[in-house]
Amino acid sequence: MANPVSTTYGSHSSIERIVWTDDDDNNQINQKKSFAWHWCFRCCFIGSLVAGIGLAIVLAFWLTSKTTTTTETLTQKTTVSTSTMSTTLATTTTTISTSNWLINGDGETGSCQVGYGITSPTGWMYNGPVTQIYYSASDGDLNSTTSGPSNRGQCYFYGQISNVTSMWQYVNLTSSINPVLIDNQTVRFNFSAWLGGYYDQDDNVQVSLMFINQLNQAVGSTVVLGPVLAIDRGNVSKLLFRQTSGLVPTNARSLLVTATMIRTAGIAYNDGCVDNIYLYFYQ
Ligand SMILES: [Ca+2]
Ligand SMILES: [Ca+2]
Repeated sequence: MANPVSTTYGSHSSIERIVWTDDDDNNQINQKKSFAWHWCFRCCFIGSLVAGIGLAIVLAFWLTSKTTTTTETLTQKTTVSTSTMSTTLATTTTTISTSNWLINGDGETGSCQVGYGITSPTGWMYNGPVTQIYYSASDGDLNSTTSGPSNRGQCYFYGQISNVTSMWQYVNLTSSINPVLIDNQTVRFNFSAWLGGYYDQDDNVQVSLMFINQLNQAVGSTVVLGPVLAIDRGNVSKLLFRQTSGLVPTNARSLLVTATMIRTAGIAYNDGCVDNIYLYFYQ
């Protein structure tokens, strides 16, 4: 009551101080909030930035690996496609000649003997007196009317004067046949000859076919035509047709054909006779 104003004033100041104190607290709180929001925002921003960079790196790696895989797949597909094309090409464009692969298999090339002498076969390697002779020769076992091939021509081969005599030739298969076709077991051979002899003698001829690989080794089984003996001919001088066929063995690259004439009767002439030795291939 003595100093109400003062008291009032004093009270007012206290109120003001309280008000000011409240304002200060509010400001501090606001500053703290602002500060917190500021750092929260910065943390979020930096976090997002780091996460974005990480995601970008992962995406880059993923895309790179994806591209590499795709490239590899495309390369593989291209390789397979090329391989398929070459195989298809090999199986569809190769034509195998069905003409006789043997040189002078019919005795019609080169000179033929007209009498008692020796005339070596043309186009064949030989051992001994094996002779290419006319059907009309005076010393021969056969003639133009003897039973035998209708396309006999003028000449045939026989053993002449020897116990054993032979002639042979090598043939390169891969000059005309793709080795892939042989190794895929798609090529077959047909091998034939007219074989015979004289009267009731067993003098005879055997003609063999042997396939050879790149190392010059025999592959598969050797095929043999003959012998044709007197009993087969009914003790008549003639030629009989013999033929066989089969698959060319895997790895065959060349072949050897050999005609061997053997004497079994008499002391002079080897009367093993042969004409039209024929070899061809087909698929
Ligand atoms: Ca002939
Ligand atoms: Ca004889």
